[in-house]
Amino acid sequence: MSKLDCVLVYPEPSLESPAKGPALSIFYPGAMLEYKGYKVEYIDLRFDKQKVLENIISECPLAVGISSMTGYQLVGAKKVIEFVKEYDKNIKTILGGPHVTIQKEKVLKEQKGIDYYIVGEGEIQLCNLMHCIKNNKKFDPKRYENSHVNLDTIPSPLTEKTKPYYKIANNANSIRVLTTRGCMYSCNFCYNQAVYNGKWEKMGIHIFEKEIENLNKEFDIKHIILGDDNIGNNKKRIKNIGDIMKRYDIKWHSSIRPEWVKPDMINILEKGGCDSLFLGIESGSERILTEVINKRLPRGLLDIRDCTKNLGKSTISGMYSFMCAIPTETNEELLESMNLADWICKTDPNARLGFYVYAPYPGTKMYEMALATGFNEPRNWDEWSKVSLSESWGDEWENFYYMTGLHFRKDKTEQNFPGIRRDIIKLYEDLANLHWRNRTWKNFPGKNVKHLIIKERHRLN
Ligand code: B12
Ligand code: SF4
Repeated sequence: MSKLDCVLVYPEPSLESPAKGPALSIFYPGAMLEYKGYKVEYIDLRFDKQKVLENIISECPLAVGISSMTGYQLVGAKKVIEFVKEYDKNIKTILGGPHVTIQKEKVLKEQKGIDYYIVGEGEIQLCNLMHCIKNNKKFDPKRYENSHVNLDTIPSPLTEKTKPYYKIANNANSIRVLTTRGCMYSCNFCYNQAVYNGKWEKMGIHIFEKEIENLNKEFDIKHIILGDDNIGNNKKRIKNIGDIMKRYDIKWHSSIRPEWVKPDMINILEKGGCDSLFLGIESGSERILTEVINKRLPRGLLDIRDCTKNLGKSTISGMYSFMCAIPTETNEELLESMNLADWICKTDPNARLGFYVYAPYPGTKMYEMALATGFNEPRNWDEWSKVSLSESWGDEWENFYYMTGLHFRKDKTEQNFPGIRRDIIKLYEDLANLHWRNRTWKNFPGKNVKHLIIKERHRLN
């Protein structure tokens, strides 16, 4: 009889991202299992070495659950599945996360060794599955598929077992807390369309307060990321969140829609200690925003401009996120985005900007448009593992991604290249600035920059 019930593994999500936030994808379902009395271990392959995984598997758990995001995380997921099955084919493997949620039939055909899959939120379903595995019962994945959880009734992802990972996150000012799941909008590129279908689940303020109180007892927290995709427009709720954060003297960041960033909202956010906001700007083209993305900004680009002017007068730093390589986007429309980006930088002195290459994910309307405009559908697991924010559309866009990264995100440069000589980075930064000004991204040496980042991350790990 195995002493251990379930090992939950979070494979490395990306080769180049330095993100150290807690792996909520496995901590939430795991905390629910722990609460129900199961013996659970967690492995985050960003921080745990392969040896740790091997030692835990040698304890022969009943099951190993693995998280899957479309893209690089699938490389690690495949290795874990193969390792577990080679070690002992009786250990059950369970795949969860966004990739299997939107691709379940294909995934099971493409990758051998997966015994079970969980579609959508994992808390309730994993408990049911573990109950079946433990009691030798048949599990029907369709029965609870996509069952949404109530954020007020699930246990906190902070447990004795996950605490060490929270410590790592806190040291990097990256503790993440969710106060909502899903989004009431349905932008054509966003996974929310495929997974939550317009649902927006809120956590009660008293539960949020308890969560912050617990975290604060354990760690000396200076900053928290409220990892909601969209914190909403309910001023009373945001004020309550801010009051709690103020009480614990915690600064925070979250995501909000541009048209809601008005002076009265900014006032509430500033008073509550919010120091940074993520804003999905997406494009400087009215046509792209309306016809392609379905962004549903009531006044279109005017909302984005007003948001920028308002934030420019505040103490909050906006992270303005753009996309490029959008299906049907013309060169002129991309130039509109670049011009808008320059205007934002001039108007808001605290602005940070990011240009992300659109990565097509199935289950969304824009995926169909991407296929129709030349995106080659990945044919198997290995090809899906290469779908990435920077590489989906070839070298030109990879160059664009790294050029804009170096041009706009000087705040991230030190984090991305911690050990590289400043003069080498400076050379690339100067080059990126020049290419941006001349709008000549095609020849920017993006691959060299990427290799520098990856080499550096691996040297330091
Ligand atoms: C944080 C985050 C990251 C972090 C992850 C590290 C960290 N923990 O800090 C970083 C920054 C590294 C990251 C990277 C990427 N990310 Co990301 N990321 C997110 C984000 C914002 C939050 C993830 C999260 O914690 N969610 C909260 C948890 C509770 O939800 P969840 O992950 O869905 O997990 C639930 C279920 O899926 C399920 N579940 C998940 N895993 C498992 C495992 C088992 C065994 C079980 C039973 C259940 C289960 O149960 C969970 C609880 O209900 C999401 C958006 C979102 N709101 O989810 C995008 C998201 C997950 N990312 C996404 C992607 C694609 C990426 C990239 C891989 C993009 C790429 N392909 O290049 C990049 C990596 C490359 C790069 N250049 O950065 C997509 C995934 C879409 C998809 N089809 O897979 C999302 C949904 C955003 C989007 N674009 O729409 N990401
Ligand atoms: S508003 Fe943001 S989170 Fe909501 S559907 Fe659009 S992109 Fe997704």
